[in-house]
Amino acid sequence: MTKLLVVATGNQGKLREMQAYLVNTGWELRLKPAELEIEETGETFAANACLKASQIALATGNWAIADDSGLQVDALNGAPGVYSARYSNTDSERIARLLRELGNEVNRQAQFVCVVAIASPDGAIVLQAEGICHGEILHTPIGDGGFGYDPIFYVPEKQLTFAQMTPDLKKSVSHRGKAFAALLPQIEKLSIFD
Ligand code: ITT
Repeated sequence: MTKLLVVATGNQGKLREMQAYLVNTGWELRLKPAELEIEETGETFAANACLKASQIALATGNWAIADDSGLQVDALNGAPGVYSARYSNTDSERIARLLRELGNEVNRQAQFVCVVAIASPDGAIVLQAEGICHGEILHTPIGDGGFGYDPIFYVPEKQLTFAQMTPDLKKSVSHRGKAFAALLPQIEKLSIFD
């Protein structure tokens, strides 16, 4: 019985983390073909994660896993939220725009949200999990690790930005780490491993 799982992302930073989190699960991971791009028409992280997992499973005929995630900034009424990737063209431009929009706002509270979904080859969603990480938006980027908005996302509990954390530390506190921690025990119960 096949244990092939297509990772439905075009984001290299996410891919690195997802691969690390799925190590030792028994799945053989394969990256989705670059030309397969799914339009994120959903209004929620869950809707978009399910859409990506389901469409990539159907298109490839394999099991597929997708992650939809983003940053919600309280003082911006939850923006950029599901539009985090579409906020600008590059990671540094997205960070610059966010800092510009937030300006000298005193309320810097924000949260990263991640929903992970797994679809079977017929496109049905069989598993879903969510993780949230609360933090604060800094005035200037700090740290070289991670990806995306990591250098401006500060976690008070650890006194570090995501970009200053080791991969293991980020896994233990991050939205994606928490979503996978909730998902992995469920994966083991999937009938594909019977
Ligand atoms: P796929 O849909 O192909 O997976 P994407 O980059 O378009 O890739 P999303 O639509 O889920 O992914 O957008 C997520 C955005 O939030 C994107 O700009 C990411 O860089 C950012 N993001 C998500 N998780 C992050 C993390 O752990 N650290 C920093 N930024 C993150």
